[in-house]
Amino acid sequence: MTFSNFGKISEHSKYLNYIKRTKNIRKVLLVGSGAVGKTSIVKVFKEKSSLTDLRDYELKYHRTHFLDLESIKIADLVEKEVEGVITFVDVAGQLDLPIHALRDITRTTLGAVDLVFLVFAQDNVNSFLELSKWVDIIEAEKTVFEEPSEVKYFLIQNKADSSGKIAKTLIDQVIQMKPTILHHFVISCVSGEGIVELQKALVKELFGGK
Ligand SMILES: Nc1nc2c(ncn2[C@@H]2O[C@H](COP(=O)(O)OP(=O)(O)OP(=O)(O)O)[C@@H](O)[C@H]2O)c(=O)[nH]1
Ligand SMILES: [Mg+2]
Repeated sequence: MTFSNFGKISEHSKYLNYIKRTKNIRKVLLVGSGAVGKTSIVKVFKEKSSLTDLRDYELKYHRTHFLDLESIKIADLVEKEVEGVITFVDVAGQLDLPIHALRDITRTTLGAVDLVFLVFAQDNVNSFLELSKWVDIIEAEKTVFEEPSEVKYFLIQNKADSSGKIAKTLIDQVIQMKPTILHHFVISCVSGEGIVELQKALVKELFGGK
């Protein structure tokens, strides 16, 4: 690529970013180990119902093989007359797959991302420890894209209904070390606990006071 081409691409991406802002389009990437509930979070948002309230088969685990994209209107997330859409990019939890969306189609997963959900499951301490791997990949790749210069995160502790426990001091230490983690949520896709709070904070973060 020549430098003059690079300038044009940069202008183009500025223009796309302008469209994104004026049309209220935002992008959220969900990462975390397999079976922590990334796809379930998007499903619960989309269906406006906890997994328990959905039919039985919704509780079955169908792992995401590569990537799922889901766009949800803001009005479906919070009771506000705000026009706009959030596109959720939900990737496979297995980073060691020969093909992984975060590595192989980085632009699609990370380009113009507004917020990252770091998801772990309360009954799986490894899923908490493995979050650093995801952050490392994201931080290594982010410079490829012009915006945002700093990736912001929501830390999401799913499966609050389970009996598993992870020491709060450990979680607090990680939050202190990483100021770009804006919030920590304790949620359950099964019971619906914490989902409304997460949705409200999400819309507030992405659309401000609107
Ligand atoms: N107990 C409990 N189970 C949950 C909760 N959320 C999701 N699950 C279950 O956990 C399993 C995995 O959920 P998924 O949403 O598919 O997990 P994922 O993170 O998308 O997994 P991959 O696609 O493999 O990366 C499913 O059987 C869900 O029904 C929760 O809050 N509590
Ligand atoms: Mg999934």
